[in-house]
Amino acid sequence: MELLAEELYRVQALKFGQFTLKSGVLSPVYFDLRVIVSYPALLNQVADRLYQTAQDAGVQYKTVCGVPYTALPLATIICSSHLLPMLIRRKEAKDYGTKRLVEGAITPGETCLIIEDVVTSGSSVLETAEVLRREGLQVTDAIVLVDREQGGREKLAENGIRLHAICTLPQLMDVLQRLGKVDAEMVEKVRRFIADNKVTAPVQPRSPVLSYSARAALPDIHPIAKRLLHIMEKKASNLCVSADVTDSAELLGLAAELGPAICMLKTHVDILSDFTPDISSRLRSLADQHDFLIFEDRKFADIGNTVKHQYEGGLYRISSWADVVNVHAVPGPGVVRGLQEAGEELRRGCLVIAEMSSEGSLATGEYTKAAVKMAEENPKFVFGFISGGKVSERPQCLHLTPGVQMQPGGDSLGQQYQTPHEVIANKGSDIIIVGRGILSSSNRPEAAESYRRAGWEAYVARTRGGES
Ligand code: S5P
Repeated sequence: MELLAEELYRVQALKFGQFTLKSGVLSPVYFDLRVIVSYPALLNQVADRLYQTAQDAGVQYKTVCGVPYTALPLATIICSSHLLPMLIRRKEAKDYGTKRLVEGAITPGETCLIIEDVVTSGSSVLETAEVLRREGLQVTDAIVLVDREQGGREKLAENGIRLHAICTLPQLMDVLQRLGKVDAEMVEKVRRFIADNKVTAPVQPRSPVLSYSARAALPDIHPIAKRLLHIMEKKASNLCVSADVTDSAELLGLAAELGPAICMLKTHVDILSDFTPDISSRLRSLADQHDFLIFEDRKFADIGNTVKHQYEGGLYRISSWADVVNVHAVPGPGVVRGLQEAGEELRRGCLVIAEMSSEGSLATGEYTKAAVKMAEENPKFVFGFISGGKVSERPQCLHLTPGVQMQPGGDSLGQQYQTPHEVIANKGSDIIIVGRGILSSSNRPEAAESYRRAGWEAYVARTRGGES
């Protein structure tokens, strides 16, 4: 520890004086770990200590990601020395450009360890963790060189991340005082600075975890969301089956067979090879009989005037039988307004696609934020999202997540799967949408029942605060 502290002081990775921090606060101490790339022996030593800290704490992980940029070379050395796969978080990627936000081979469900140089409020570690989590990775631990003890540990813990530090700022000060590098006055100044500058309030307070029935009773809840939440609570089901079949008889058979286990049936009516209007009225009767909603996954994406025709008219007359439809945000709010003109008086509801489960999706970052805004600004018709997890803090909004199977993985055409527990308990979504996970089973009712149970157990764990 002494050797490391002395070296950091010698290369001026740690300075004393008066420094204005990013926040505008004047600090008597300043870390600039970027310089250590010019001192390879020190760089290796820090990397080695970081790795050892993870080993000593018994942290389990499959991949490593350094918070850009200072921790990138440290993560590289750790991964290279111990033959561990690394991931790189891109900081500069255009939010909805074609560049990926994380480079490297991602296996959803795997745990990624975060490496960072200095933690103050914890927000930079959290930002990286959120990006990794959006990719389906688990983040449970972060290893840092210095914990400034200004509230970062607590904030990370609130977000399910354990912080392990090689040393804290007070420990570093003690060592430097023993070595005669700083005097008692400076040690006291830093101590006072830490005490006066704790980041106590979390930057983004988490909204309380409300039960489905409590949300159904909220003021301003959309009538469709209210009905759906009641059905979910009554049937103990947050399962939506994606009935991606091409034969109408099979579709109706599925609705009858799986109806009791689901809160919603999702259709792609345009893949049926033998659609007749009679099919939609029979589907409607089955929905009423078994108490589930029908969601036609039409993904409208044109100007308002056109989508209104597509919704009301054509062969399928979707608005006459589907409780719920969805839109892409790409045309702007006119797409919602067009559908709303036809759907509101029928008491229908709409979901905005804020994120997609497919690899390389462009619906990320600023696009997702704009989609959330579009939904929140149209609460009379829009009641929620298609997304990989919770994207809005409004408890009136429901989150529906496709790309769900019992095992994480994907298909050969870019679909990516997360588990029911990950989606509901960890990512805060409300409903799992499952297609082939159930459809390809030889016993569909049994498979549906196991997804219903897994989704519900994850919800119960979440409301009990049992996030993992
Ligand atoms: O991002 C998305 C959005 C949707 S609605 N990813 C998706 O997979 N979906 C739909 O969910 C997709 O069209 C399909 O109907 C279903 C997923 O099916 P599975 O067989 O992969 O579970």
